[in-house]
Amino acid sequence: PQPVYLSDYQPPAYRVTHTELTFDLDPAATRVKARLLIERHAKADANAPLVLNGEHLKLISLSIDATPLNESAYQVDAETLSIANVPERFVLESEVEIAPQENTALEGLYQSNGMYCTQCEAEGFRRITFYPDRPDVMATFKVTVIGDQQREPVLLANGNPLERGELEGGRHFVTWEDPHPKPCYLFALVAGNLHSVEDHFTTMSGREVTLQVWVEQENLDKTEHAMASLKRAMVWDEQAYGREYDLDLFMIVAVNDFNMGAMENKGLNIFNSAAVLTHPHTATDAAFQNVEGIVAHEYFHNWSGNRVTCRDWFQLSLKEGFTVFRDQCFSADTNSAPVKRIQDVSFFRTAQFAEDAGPTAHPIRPDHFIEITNFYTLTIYEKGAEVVRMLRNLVGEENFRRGSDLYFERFDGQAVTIEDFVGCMAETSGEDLSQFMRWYSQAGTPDIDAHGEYDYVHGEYHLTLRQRTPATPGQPDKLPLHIPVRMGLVGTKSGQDLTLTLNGEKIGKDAVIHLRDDEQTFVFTDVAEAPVPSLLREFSAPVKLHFPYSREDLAFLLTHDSDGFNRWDAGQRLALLALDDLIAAHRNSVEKVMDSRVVDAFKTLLNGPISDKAVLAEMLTLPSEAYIAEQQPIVDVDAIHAAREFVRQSLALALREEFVAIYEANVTEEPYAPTPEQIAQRSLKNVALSYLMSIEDEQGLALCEAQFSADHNMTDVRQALTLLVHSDRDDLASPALKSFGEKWAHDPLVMDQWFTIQVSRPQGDVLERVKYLMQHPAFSLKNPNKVRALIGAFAQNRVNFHRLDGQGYQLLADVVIELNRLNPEIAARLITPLTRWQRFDETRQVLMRSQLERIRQQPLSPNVYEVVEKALA
Ligand code: HT7
Ligand code: ZN
Repeated sequence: PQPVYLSDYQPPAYRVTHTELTFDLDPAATRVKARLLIERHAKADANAPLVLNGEHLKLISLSIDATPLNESAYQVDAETLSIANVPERFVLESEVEIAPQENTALEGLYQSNGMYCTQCEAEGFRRITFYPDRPDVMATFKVTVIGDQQREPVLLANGNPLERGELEGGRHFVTWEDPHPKPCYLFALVAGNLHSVEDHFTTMSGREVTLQVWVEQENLDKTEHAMASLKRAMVWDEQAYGREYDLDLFMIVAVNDFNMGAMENKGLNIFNSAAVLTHPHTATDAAFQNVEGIVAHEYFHNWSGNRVTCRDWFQLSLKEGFTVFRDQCFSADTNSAPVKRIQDVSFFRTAQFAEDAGPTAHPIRPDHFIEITNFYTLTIYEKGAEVVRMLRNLVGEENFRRGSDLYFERFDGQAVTIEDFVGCMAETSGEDLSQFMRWYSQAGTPDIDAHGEYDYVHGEYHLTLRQRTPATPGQPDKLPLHIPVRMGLVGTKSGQDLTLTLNGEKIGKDAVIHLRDDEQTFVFTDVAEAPVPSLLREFSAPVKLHFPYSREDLAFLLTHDSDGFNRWDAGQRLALLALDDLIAAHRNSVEKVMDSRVVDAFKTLLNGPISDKAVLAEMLTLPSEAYIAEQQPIVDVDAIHAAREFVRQSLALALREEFVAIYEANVTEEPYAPTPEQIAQRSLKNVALSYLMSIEDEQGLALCEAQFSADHNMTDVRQALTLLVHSDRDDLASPALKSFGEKWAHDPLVMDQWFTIQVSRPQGDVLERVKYLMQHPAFSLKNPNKVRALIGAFAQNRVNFHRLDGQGYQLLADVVIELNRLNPEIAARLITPLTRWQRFDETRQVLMRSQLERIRQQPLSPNVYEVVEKALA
């Protein structure tokens, strides 16, 4: 497979102004008729052939302006249909046949649980009909769907319904019209035996919109939260961005087989059922929050993505980075803002930093790709969002809003670039953002080495920041970035933020300094007392900050920093220092000794006034094994696990009474609600329970069993079951697992949780369990959720996946090889843990590489080929 390069971009020679489609649905032989109004671009060569994309299509007929084309008039290969000598303006009609029931890749038109649905982003539309499948071709669409009245009573497509009627042979049709020109990746069709809940929304200008959530009948009781989230998102987008919905109808559909979380098709969002269905008894708090975030994300795309779309797929972060930023702000405003930031950053620093440091590292705007679906990554989404956040902080909130208003107004109905977006921000703020643009083209996470000195004599604090971005594949040399560092100086005597004076100017107690050079020293004057610097507040830039904090400094910041995020981060850094010592002790077989400063810090937290339970729960949570591994030059999975367990147990032993008290104070009989208050209470209670269960004493076990049996809500039940299964008390775990599995055998989303809990267990022979569960009737390799819940979760199991006989790696490679045939997109994503082989010891490196080599020997899809080649380069 050949890569596509950003530098080769050419505008399309032909555009489609209007598209009419008719689908006659059949599992094995769906007929798709297309009628396209096509115009040659004014600047295009008059002799330019018309080249349409098309894959896995059986061509039945083709005509131009109602004249059938004979076979010599066009050429078809596996990927394109080319027609030479076409007029300047014409109507192209085609008919093709496709087989949705054989489509296991879940791109294009496919069947899920007997219902038809589509996934066209990024390049799935070419599996439906011959078309210029690129986002800069935007057309209005009129779509007729014909189906069986019994099997497919509901026939949906984008826009508003125009007409419906009955046909011969028990068939019926519905015609839909979408007046907004759109690229074909936003096309959608759904047909099946679905049921809906309906609600209404009045937009800020007084327009009435009907809202529908379509699901299978048994899931009707799981739609309330998605609908409420949608309405909150609609209000928020009006208030925060002045964006109003623009059709009479907005539909959400839940499907079981879906490669990602959801898809923002115009007016007809299609969701992975895991990203929409919730019920207190089946979904955890995290799932409720996830649904709220994804519903909002897809809704926000209506403007950031649909009304204003991407010129080409290299600009993917234009819509995804901006929309993730928008959904993060929405969730922060709707729930606990500090906790949202802590959770986002903690995930980001674990997973995106690892991506940036590995062989698949790429810039937010890549300059080439083989398979675009491999680029729906944490870098494009999450780092893209961090860059938008930095932009907002650089230009200020007001200019940012004026910039986004300008962007939506100026580019409405167009397909544009990242320069167009940043250009609006530069225009409304007057800022020079040219150096900032490097964030989009340079891969890798910048390291910032910081050090500070207090000059007692002159009352000055000298802060030196040095930036360096490591080489990444294809980018050996990096230029300095424009990095906003939000900071304060916390006086060690007063415990207060000191006023910052820089270059003779008072800049406040909390300010942003701009690092632009490789190295810069900032001299703060009038510093009356020795400070501890609080740097990168709220994670103001996606960088790795290294400052030689002593443990005393960290304990001080943990209690005195005015920035909640940095208070949390100080706790994490303090724990990491202790963990470093314990990892070394484990490796050297030296007796482990717990750092009393960590115990004291936790004691202070547990005994102090509790202003925010959700934040406290985060502060009491140790860095994950994956994050600890990120800090190590070579990952020692066993030492990391042993060290972290030791810290957990030491804290539990030292602070047992406090944890019991916290637990008891936060048990409630109130009916479940996913409110910030209740969620905070449950997380704090469940963190306490996990400490108590780390020592498995009678009281902890009794509380855990009681929580499981009380069966109050899925958050509590899942936590209790996880703690039991991950304990050494098989006598308690087995019956609990069994009863849970039997009770929820009918519910695929709960069974996914059941799989994940079992294969994330750190002890025991989990590999055997994975093999056994792969034969379970509830498992299927064809369902991406099952693959993620069982195989994906096992590959995150640090101890068991990385077992020294290499069998964990072998199992993953076996699954990748099989999935490569069935669903290349999911296969390519699943390889990720193997691509990180450089991070492990020599023995594991050899084992991981040998599995990658084995995959490489197979006939591979472009998706898997691209990832494996990079991993072995
Ligand atoms: N924009 C959507 C992307 C998406 C996708 C991409 C490739 C293959 C399958 C897919 N399903 C959805 C999702 C989003 O970011 O909102
Ligand atoms: Zn998105």
